[in-house]
Amino acid sequence: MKIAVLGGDGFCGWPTSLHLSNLGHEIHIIDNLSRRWIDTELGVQSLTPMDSIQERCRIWKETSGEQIHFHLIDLAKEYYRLRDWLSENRPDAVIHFAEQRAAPYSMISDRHKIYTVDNNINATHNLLVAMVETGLDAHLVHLGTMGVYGYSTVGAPIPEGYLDVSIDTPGGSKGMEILYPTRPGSVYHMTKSLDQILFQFYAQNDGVRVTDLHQGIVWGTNTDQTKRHPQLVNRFDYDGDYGTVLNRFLAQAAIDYPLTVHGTGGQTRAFIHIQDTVRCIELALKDAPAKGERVKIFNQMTETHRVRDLAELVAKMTGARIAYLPNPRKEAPENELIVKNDNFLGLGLDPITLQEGLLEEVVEIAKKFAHRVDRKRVPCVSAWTRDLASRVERDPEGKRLKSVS
Ligand code: NAD
Ligand code: USQ
Repeated sequence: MKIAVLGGDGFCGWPTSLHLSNLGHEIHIIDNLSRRWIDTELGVQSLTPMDSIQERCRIWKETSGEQIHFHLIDLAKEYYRLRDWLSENRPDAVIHFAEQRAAPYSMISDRHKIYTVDNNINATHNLLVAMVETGLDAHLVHLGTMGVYGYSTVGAPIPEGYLDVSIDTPGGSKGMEILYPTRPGSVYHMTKSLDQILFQFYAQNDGVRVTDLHQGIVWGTNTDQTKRHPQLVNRFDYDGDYGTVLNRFLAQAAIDYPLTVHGTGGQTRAFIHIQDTVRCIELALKDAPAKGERVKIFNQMTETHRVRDLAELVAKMTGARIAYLPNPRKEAPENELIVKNDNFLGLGLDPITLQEGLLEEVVEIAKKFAHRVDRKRVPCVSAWTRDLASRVERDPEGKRLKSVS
């Protein structure tokens, strides 16, 4: 297949591009490299030394013999270039990773809120309009988030996207299927909730074939392909805005920094290893919806864990100390989470779960590149409200905190 990977320079997009190229697909990465600019804005860099995207593609060609093409296009701002590219290249599938994906970054200031909404909603909407305008019947696979469901304890498993409800009408009770009600916990998660409505509309109005993958928190860094050459290494975010919780704990343990648990660490979240992310996308591509079918929604996660349990696991494994910190986020202090993921299991996913070996592999990588860590960039500084900001004053090592943006 000819596949466009939008956001293919990112943490999930790069290993997905390699995985699909390795399977013999023709891969075209489209990216505006905004994530690299955000690193510059925040004064931080990936823990692992990433080469330019052109250099990464050159090394992949040398290592595998396969070509990955790169196109510098901003989905949100360059509608006509995107439309013309799709019209000329007519990919069979489009994988859409290209959004601002950090909840803390989306909450730093009014500017960051506005940027996140402008970027994410315009990127998704421009793509849908361009597909309709060019008559492109490609399978659109979008990376959504488990966070659209929210994290209040419901006491029942979260279904895959849709909920059967009954509505009282004068003629009696009527059954109906609706999108599971969204309850986003940040401006970033809100954009993913809005994306769902865009997909629903264009599937119903124009027959666009969409699969929306509600992904949990991705952990790990290596995949079978990124391991093949040091310069194919994946991005690794450890900082307070982009680093996600488990990878942060593993990196913190590696540099002898206290594990930064928010509040009591009672938040339960869904997780998936990066190797399973790339495998799930391969599986989703093989299971495209038919024209006119409703949007397919899969929960892309393999297990759930409570944040403090993860901290205790990493502390036991590495001897790290745990710091319980004021939570900068507005979120339930404790929640239960049960999630259905029957779709991917049915398609043959054999989940990778938290194994000591894989956790240790991440710690080893973090130790190898520990000299690249700026300790000042480790704490989470972005607070959801002014009240919460007033409580987030000092980092776990006792130093005063300040935002860089
Ligand atoms: P990332 O920030 O590493 O990668 C996103 C890529 O998209 C970057 O290379 C960036 O430059 C590009 N991009 C952003 N806006 C763009 C635009 N307007 N035009 C062109 N390119 C643009 O993020 P990631 O961790 O790889 O996440 C990829 C997707 O998966 C995101 O949509 C995210 O919401 C979703 N997701 C990620 C996780 C996770 O834990 N990393 C979990 C669930 C869902
Ligand atoms: N947390 C800590 N300490 C930290 C960092 C985080 O206790 O140092 C807590 C947070 O308060 C939160 C939980 O860990 O309760 C998860 O935070 P996170 O930053 O790992 O994940 P999140 O903000 O939800 O976002 C990440 C990705 C996002 C994706 C989402 C999937 O950045 O792109 O959509 O995971 S999900 O969480 O399932 O919605």
